[in-house]
Amino acid sequence: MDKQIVTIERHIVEQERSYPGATGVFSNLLYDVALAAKIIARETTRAGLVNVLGRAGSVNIQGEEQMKLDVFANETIIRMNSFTGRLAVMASEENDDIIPITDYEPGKYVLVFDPLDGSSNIDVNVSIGTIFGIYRRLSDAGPGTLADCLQKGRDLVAAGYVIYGSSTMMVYTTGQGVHGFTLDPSLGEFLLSHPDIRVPSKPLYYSVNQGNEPYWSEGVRRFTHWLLGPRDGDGKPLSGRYIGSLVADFHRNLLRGGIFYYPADSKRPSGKLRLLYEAIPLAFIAEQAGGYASDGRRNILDIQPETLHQRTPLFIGNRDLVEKAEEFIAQYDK
Ligand code: P6P
Repeated sequence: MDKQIVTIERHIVEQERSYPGATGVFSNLLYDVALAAKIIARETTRAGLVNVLGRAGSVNIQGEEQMKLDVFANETIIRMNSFTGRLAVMASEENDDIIPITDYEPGKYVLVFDPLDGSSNIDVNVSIGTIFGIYRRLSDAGPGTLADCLQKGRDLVAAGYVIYGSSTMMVYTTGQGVHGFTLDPSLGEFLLSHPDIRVPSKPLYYSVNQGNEPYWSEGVRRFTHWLLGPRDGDGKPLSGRYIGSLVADFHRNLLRGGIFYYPADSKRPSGKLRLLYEAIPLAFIAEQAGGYASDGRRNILDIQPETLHQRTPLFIGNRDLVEKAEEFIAQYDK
């Protein structure tokens, strides 16, 4: 495929062929997400020109003032998926409760998503992103339930993100590797640009907000000190790169190798990032690309979500670096 022009739609069909019993519903769901991403991308590139900057005058469940663009992104994804018959229920970072499909025949899939992560960066033109995960519903019929949304990452059937940066890229996995597509705005098509992404074995970067160091545990402080040293003779020192936009930091480390971590600290005992629609989908992608994601003690994909918006500490990237963080935490943070 690497010499051909492959659109994301064609790639999804190719992936579907690996599932003999596939009915096309799952593929169409992925198309819908890609289309929503194109619509959001168009607004993000116009953000400076159209009145989508600034405050929407509302506050989400996180207590964060909603930027107009994240309200737009949220509504775009919800409208795109509410009348297709593919979903039973959705859960969004921007909505307090689940969004069950009630005005249309409910389908067999579940979509959890953060419509626009890092939206506080919109007004300073820093890359932002959409993160999503797709599950099969657990309930038998009718509108989906909270339990349909609260599933372990091990049970994901797909996960992906869109990064709205110098170019717009969509990266997704259905459990058959990780594949990246770059949007050609002149065509309105996501074209395969990064087939079979694998985390490079030699990491280049570490990404953490060191402004929080006074609040870190002993284990996290010692891990960071180790990270900035010779690392058991593993190679040259890592460079610090921290954008403050999860998707952007994750994407760079996925392509170049490295670790991103937002640990628990004395201010945030459960960490800052969200388990269901941030950590879990990215953990699935990281593992599919040969990496690993942990909350500092266990695999993110093995954590049973208890509530929609629960937070988790997150260490994600090269497996050896994440496992070293777990070792320091196990040794020093009883
Ligand atoms: P801090 C953005 O607000 C976000 O949710 C993630 O995208 C990002 O990784 C993190 O918070 C940055 O948090 O505390 O370092 O500004």
